[in-house]
Amino acid sequence: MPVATLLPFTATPSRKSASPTSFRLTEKFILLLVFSAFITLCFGAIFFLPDSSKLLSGVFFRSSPVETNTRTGPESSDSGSAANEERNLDKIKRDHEKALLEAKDTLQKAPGVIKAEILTVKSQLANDRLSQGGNNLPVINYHRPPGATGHDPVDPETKERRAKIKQMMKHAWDGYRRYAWGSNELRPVSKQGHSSNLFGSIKGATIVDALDTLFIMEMFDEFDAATEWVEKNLDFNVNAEISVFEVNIRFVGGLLSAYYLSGKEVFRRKAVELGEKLLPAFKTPTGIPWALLNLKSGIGRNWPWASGGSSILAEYGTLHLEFMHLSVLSGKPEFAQKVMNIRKVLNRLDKPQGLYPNYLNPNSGQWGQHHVSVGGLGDSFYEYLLKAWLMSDKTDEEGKKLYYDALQAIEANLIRKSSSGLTYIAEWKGGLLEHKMGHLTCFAGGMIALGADGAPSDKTGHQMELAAEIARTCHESYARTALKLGPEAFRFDGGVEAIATRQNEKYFILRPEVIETYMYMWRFTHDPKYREWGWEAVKALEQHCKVEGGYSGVRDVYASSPSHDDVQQSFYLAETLKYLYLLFSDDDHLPFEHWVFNTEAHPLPVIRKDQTDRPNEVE
Ligand code: DMJ
Repeated sequence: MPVATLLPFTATPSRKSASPTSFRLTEKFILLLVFSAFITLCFGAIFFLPDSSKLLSGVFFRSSPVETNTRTGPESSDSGSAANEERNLDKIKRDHEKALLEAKDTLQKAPGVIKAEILTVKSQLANDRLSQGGNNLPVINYHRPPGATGHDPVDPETKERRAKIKQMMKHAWDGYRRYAWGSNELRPVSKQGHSSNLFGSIKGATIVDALDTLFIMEMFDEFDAATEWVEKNLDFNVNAEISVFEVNIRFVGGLLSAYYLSGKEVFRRKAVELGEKLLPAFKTPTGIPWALLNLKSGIGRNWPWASGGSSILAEYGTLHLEFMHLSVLSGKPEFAQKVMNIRKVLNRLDKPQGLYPNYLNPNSGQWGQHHVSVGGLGDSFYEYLLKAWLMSDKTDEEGKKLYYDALQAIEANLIRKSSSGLTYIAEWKGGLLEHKMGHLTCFAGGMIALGADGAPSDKTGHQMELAAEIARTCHESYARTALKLGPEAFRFDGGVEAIATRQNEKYFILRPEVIETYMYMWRFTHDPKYREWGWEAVKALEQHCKVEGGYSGVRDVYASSPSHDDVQQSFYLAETLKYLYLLFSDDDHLPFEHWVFNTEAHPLPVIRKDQTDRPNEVE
């Protein structure tokens, strides 16, 4: 329809003389005038005509709370309802005027100012949300499980040794604080920060890994400084690829322990936030997670070197403890479901000789190369089967069965004795044994000791003996070196026993596994030799790894003097020093009935079937 027919009052300009442009502008102006008049009329009708109130209350606001109140109250009457409606109208009018003023005000501001204001409001909202628990977390009635801190041992020598280990922690921490604060790790020789690509651009691995050690050693000033750093700086909103396993065991595990020890909400919030960021790793056809994940895009992939694009047993199999706790603390079953699904996939597969190959393709759900190891690539998968059962207050019967069945297969196929009688755990490559044992594999002594008690009664004694033999072999791997520190891997072939023969296996990077086994063996046997062996390691660490800036790994444990690798690994503070401290502590410090250590030595409480000993959601 032509505009002219709609606008009866349009002046009739000389169409011939006026240009088409000026004519359209005039028309637009008139259209605007008429439209404004129409709007004014409408507002007038709504706010000022007496009958319009019926329209408002009866149609537009039928479901408003105001109207509901006026209609349902037992005392409502016609006159009361009229007065209420009057009040409602006043309020609407005031709100309307306020909104107009605010809009006018906003339009006068520069776009930059408006943007800044929006950002401020947004971040205020985010902060409010976080201070109310964040991530919509349930309110939890926190109470600390027993044994979070210990006490001085009665025996003076043990007391002194324990105090010495605390000093070592102080030296490692102070160096990090002074030279590498906020970086992932410290380079103690060159006195600067160090970052490994395992954490992408997430920062502060040492801080998060060390939190619980600081707490259990009662280094509360340091703990507070670390907490403040976490509050202000720990940021998972990074566009970077991380190792799901490493971030889980060190960051999620570290945050969970810090929460359970201290009760500080910030740790729960951060742990759940990070856990949620890891969930996209499970988006594979089988639900077996990727090894690597970009935290921003949520895109995952596997290590390029892993057999046929496979995920790694020790990586996807070492999420269980942390994810079960994430479900407890967040009230979200999703975390637990993800890790229980991993079990389901594994249960469907045939196991060669009852063994679990290190490689599994997340797309096809089929094994990759048939390589089996209780060291690198396999280790903590077995540990988490046992600990899943223990952490569930021994209700996870499936975890228990899987662990003891796996151990039986390991014993039958991988465990051997050297000609001089040293028991070792070899590696299995498609049925052929490689007679090599990794430093990593030495954790198995502690694991087997921890599980011995739950084994069928006729096997308990045997398993304790096996654990003791592994501890002895691992001690030998230290004792047979010049520096009295253990090599990365040692062999039982070519005429050697418990000695590294390849140059690239002679390094020591402050790993904890041998000391971890001493700690478990001490707790279960109280045989003083385990404390002595631990003390030997302390002396070697002090002599060869301690430098002015902290502690460093060494390149060759057989060399007469150390060549430092200039890295203080975060697990040195999380695990090595913690296990040493516990080795010289009484058994009621982090007692095993109440706590289970994740594979990075972060203590997690047993989830009680009767709900005691765990934070309860407030009804
Ligand atoms: C730690 O990060 C964990 O113990 C992991 O399970 C294996 N390797 C290191 C320490 O050696």
